[in-house]
Amino acid sequence: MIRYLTAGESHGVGYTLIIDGFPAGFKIDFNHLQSFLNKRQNFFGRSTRSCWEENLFRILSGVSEGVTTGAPLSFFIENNSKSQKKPFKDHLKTPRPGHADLAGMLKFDHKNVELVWERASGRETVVRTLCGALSLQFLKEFEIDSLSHVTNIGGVKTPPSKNTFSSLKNALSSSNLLCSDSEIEELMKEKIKSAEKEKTSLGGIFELRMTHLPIGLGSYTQWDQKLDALIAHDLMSIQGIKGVQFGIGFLYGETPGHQAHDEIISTTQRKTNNAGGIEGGMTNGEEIIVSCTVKPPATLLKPLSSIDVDTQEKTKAFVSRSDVCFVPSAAVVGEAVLGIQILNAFLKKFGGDSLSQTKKHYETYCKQIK
Ligand code: EPS
Repeated sequence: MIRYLTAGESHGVGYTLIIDGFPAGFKIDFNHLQSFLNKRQNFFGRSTRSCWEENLFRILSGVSEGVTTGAPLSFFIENNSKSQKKPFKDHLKTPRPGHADLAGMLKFDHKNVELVWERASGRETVVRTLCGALSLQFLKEFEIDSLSHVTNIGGVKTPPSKNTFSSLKNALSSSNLLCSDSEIEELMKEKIKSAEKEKTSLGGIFELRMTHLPIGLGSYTQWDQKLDALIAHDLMSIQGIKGVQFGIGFLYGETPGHQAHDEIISTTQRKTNNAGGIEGGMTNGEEIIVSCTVKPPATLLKPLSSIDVDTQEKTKAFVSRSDVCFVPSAAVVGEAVLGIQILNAFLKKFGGDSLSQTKKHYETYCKQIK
């Protein structure tokens, strides 16, 4: 299984990623990694910064001639020089509601909001996305594929999708909001433009799908082995995510049992996929379908009420450049993060210190459950 850590600050020198436990013998497609990182960037509604951040990564260890060796992988992504600033400004003492600012200042005894904000920033997801892109690349060896798409921005929603995985993927290729419906996408853009005019921000919902999963990743036998719990944990750790649901999720609360559950046609086929591909904490062979709610960014040009932390006097939260909406970027990060957790469930089940060992174990299992 892999472990990974990130380090770095939004306006520091850059971000470091260390991945430990990645199997040996895997030829990395560096172009694919870069294009996955680029996909996270520059969606409609993001801050001007996304136009100039290049997110070019360097790999510093763990490969020989582009093939993983089993040693820890390390990567570095430098922030654009325009984004690097030092030292931090004089004390910024007016935390934003909806952000890590206030609790972070008190917890770490910081007198300056920036010391919190710099690390809490969504920019950190650039290296998590890199880790996820690599994980997804490994899973592709087993034909596991994924996609992410935006289903709701500020209340403008796509209708429930009847699309197959591949038709949905095709429909997304030309969208710069990661939306499968071009008419709804235009309405979403209008919504973002008016939010910008009103100096507010917008959240939304994205959906992740992953297909061609073997049955039995995760386990029902112990609480901390349940795959849906592990995925939800990781998705909730993405900056701005406030809710996660699998399949019909919260609708289970209002759907009677005979309509809620996915009738079994054969060991590999169901009539429906309300469960979103996971039952009893294990993959059941259907597509994983998981959606996340994203909050509106907390930095507002028309700021909300706050206090001066030093004096406790009422004032307004500080104002700075910000995204109006980052739901599509969060969707790409979500897809990457889902990839990390699935890779770990996969390595847990099939083991192996190298790709070829993992393949052997996987093939044996596939024959066994046929
Ligand atoms: C972010 C604020 C913006 C975003 C940034 C995350 O940065 P800045 O404050 O420099 O305008 O652009 O996201 C990224 C740079 C990125 O790569 O996603 C924040 O406050 O979280």
